[in-house]
Amino acid sequence: MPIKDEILKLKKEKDIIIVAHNYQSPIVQDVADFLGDSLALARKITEIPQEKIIFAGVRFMAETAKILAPEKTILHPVPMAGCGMAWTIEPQDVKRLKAQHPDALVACYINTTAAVKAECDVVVTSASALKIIEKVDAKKIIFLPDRNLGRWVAKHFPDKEFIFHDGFCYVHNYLRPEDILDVKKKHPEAHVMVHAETPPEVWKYADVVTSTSGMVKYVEAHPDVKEFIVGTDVGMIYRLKTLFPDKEFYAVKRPMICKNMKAITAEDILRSLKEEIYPVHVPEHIAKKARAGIEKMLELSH
Ligand code: CIZ
Ligand code: SF4
Repeated sequence: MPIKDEILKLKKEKDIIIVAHNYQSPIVQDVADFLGDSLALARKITEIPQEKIIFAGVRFMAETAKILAPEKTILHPVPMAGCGMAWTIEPQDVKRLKAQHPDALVACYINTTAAVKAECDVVVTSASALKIIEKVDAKKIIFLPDRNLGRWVAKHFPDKEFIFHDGFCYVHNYLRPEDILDVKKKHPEAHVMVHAETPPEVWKYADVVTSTSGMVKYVEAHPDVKEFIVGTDVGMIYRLKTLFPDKEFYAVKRPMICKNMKAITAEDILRSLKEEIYPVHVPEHIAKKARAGIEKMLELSH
């Protein structure tokens, strides 16, 4: 039996739900019950009635799921599939920033470990950051760890003061104008969508700078546009093609591939289903503190 069918059969038999991030490989996306960005998946976790959930995404996402649903079994098929950006900051870095700026609110990107989230006041995602920062009344904000996303958020709030950490994503940070312009030359009608984790110098070549769910919304809002250049992980191109089969989506010239996301294969998902591995554990003293910031995100992003 093809592996895809074997997964579909077994997940049904065992009543295990598979949720997957937009950056997962096509075959993993095809076997998932729910696909989305980290905000949508976090929300979904709180609504799933099943006891066991396989989380196909990077480690911090599986941890976030466990923090939101501590009574459930969250299985992360490849525990070492971490996020390069989340590794750019440690809890002691947050403590140091807080000591330097005791009057600032700490907003941390969801792409952080549970231990880092435990040091923060509110968690944000690329899809929710603007809404959340608008709602908090703080004038001074420590935004971490992504320096690019942080600057993109700050651009929208000129009356607030931002303090950044020097973190970045190795997939998005190296996008250059020529990676976009080269493809644009071949497809001059295409609209350019880039992720807010890309560096500020490419933003002026984009029609929209946004999150992956923001890209879906942008395509929906432009029914007359038939072609798009996509400046984010290639998994998103597969997702967009599935959602909009009558449109064309082109990758930028420099391949954008998150190896950490692709570390989860169909074979890993099958093994995870069969052996119910690997359950995620987050120590309760950390989970409790991290949960407050994540719940605040869910509340403020509505
Ligand atoms: O928030 C997420 O899921 C990430 C990491 C990217 C995006 O914008 O969807
Ligand atoms: Fe982390 Fe970058 Fe991969 Fe997203 S694309 S999971 S930020 S390493």
